[in-house]
Amino acid sequence: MGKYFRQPNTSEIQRVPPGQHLANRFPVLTYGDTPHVTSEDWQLKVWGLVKQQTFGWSDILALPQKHFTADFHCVTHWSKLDVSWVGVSVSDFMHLIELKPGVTHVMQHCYGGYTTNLAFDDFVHETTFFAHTLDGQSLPADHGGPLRLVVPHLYAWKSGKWLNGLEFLDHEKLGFWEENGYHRRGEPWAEERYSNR
Ligand SMILES: Nc1nc2c(c(=O)[nH]1)N[C@H]1C(S)=C(S)[C@@H](COP(=O)(O)O)O[C@H]1N2
Ligand SMILES: [Mo]
Repeated sequence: MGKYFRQPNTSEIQRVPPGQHLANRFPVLTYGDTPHVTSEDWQLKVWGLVKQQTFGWSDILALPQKHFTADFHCVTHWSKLDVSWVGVSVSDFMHLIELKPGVTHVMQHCYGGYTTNLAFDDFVHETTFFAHTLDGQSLPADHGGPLRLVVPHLYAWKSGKWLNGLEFLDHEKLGFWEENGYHRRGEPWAEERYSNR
């Protein structure tokens, strides 16, 4: 399949969702320009149905730092198995915030203006995490550094790079790609690629 993509071998095949090929490297997929934000300048705001707060880099580093190995599935038909990250689990992060009753959805807001929506259950899913390190190196800017969300159980457009805000909602709002025809949830095993609205 050429230099960039390959077929899964027999031990990998059951981990590759339908319609996906394996990428040899870790491609970069960004709509628009890459924002350059230093960890000193980086902020994460939470608003909506939550006590409004702004977190900085030291708040993230004060949480338990964990290693995550996760498969990554882009809707444009490439997957990367066993990507190695370090960061903070959403369940640990949740101790920092005070939700108000009635939250059903979360909108990710990114530096540069990208947005993507999640159901609250997908945000607090036990495998969802914030990443600041990729393959033992500070997360490169093109992969979303200083900090991104990673939602391994959904297509990768749900993993916001350069995360800057989380808006807690009592209804579903659609993010950038979801407004432009992508599926509202994006579950790769069900091939939830495009919206049937
Ligand atoms: N802020 C932001 N986050 C984003 C994107 C983007 O364009 N902007 N692209 C999404 C898409 S479509 C994919 S496949 C992954 C790609 O992540 P990577 O560039 O680290 O491979 O990031 C997602 N998160
Ligand atoms: Mo993607």
